[in-house]
Amino acid sequence: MGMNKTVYIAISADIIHSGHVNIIREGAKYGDVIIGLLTDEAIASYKRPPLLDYDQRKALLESIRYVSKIVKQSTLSYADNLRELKPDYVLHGDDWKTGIQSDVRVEVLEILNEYGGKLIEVPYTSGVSGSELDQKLLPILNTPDIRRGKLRKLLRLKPYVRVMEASNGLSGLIVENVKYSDPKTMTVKEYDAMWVSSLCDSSFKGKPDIELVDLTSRINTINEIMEVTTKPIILDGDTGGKLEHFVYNVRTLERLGVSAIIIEDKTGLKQNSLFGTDAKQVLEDPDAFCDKIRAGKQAQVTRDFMIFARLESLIAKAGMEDALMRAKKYLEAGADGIMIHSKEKDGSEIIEFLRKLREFAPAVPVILVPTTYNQFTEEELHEFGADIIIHANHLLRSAYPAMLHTAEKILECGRSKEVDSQIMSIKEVLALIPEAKQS
Ligand code: SPV
Ligand code: MG
Repeated sequence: MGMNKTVYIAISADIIHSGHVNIIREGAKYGDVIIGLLTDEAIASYKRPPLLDYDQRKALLESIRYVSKIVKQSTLSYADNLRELKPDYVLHGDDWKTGIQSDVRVEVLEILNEYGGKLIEVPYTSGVSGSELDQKLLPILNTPDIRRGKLRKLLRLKPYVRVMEASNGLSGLIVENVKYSDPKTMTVKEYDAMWVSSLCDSSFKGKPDIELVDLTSRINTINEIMEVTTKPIILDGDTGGKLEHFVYNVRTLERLGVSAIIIEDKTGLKQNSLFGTDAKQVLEDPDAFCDKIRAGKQAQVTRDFMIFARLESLIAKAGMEDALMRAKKYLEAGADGIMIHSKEKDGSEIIEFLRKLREFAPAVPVILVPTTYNQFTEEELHEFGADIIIHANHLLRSAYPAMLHTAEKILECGRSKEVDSQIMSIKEVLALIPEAKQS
């Protein structure tokens, strides 16, 4: 008897649905089904990290009788596994001819051609794609317990975590949904998490960034974002307020499902860090700040929640040694990570800080906010030692000039016809947020 033919099917199978079963059953008609099961890292490279980890997903698939073998697929690209296993067939739903996966498909065809394998495309089972299920699962995916743990999960699974400012429901939806499919690397890029900035939250309310917008109001913003999104939230906690208040606030944020708070070591009237030298930045006593971190960590009830200590030494011109001394102390006090801030344009003090920090804290998560030194790419900042990169204010800064321009133009023209070409149509606005189909 000759060897059975083999059929390769790559899936992530986080939520197994009838579409998977159809495809696997169909594959079994052609030969022994080998599942290329995407690793947690591979899934996280193009969509939300899986709810079930690799071993749990593998166990589920093993219980399907049409499956002969399961191998790891560590990238979106099938190339390595196809070259090694040379399956007679690759099977996929026919929904990948366009969109995000079309480059992966082209590569699969090229490799199959190299050795005479065949691609079988079966009709896509409508209504059960992973992304459609995710839409239906939104009420579950955005429950506090699931959302809160996502930041730690991302830190484990991704080379670095890419974060964008979200300041209301609508900008939250942009950060949640925007994607860029990169043909060079065959990956799909998206934002991993959302930053609720004090500068932007305040500015959208027409208020200065001086801890005037209180936590109740910040929580309203967070809730508004949370209602329509699933990605993890990092809160800009300013100074964290009084220690006695901070311990309550940590629990409130945890309960809501916020993943992390960053508090900065300033005291007195907090001013935005990016002001020129005319804003006086007064640093908190490092031991008093350590007390706040320690109290926050003690108050915390879940394992997921993270407290990052934000170092303002470079902003306040207190020097590199001060920043390093504080970093060491804050980590000893229990901070889960460090954010180092700088408004120098050339980035050299950030690079030096990271190099020196990594000598005594090689693995601790470090956050950068490259607003002024934005000549560096995320990849470069990651090379310097960043684990989380926050684009902290860019949606606010793009929205305001667009709104101002429209308002001015209508004044100038006495009518709105002239701006029609620059703004969304009402039809587009209505399509932007479809009515929920309750089911
Ligand atoms: C914010 O976005 O509010 C921040 C970052 O705290 S910065 O504005 O750069 O200080
Ligand atoms: Mg701020």
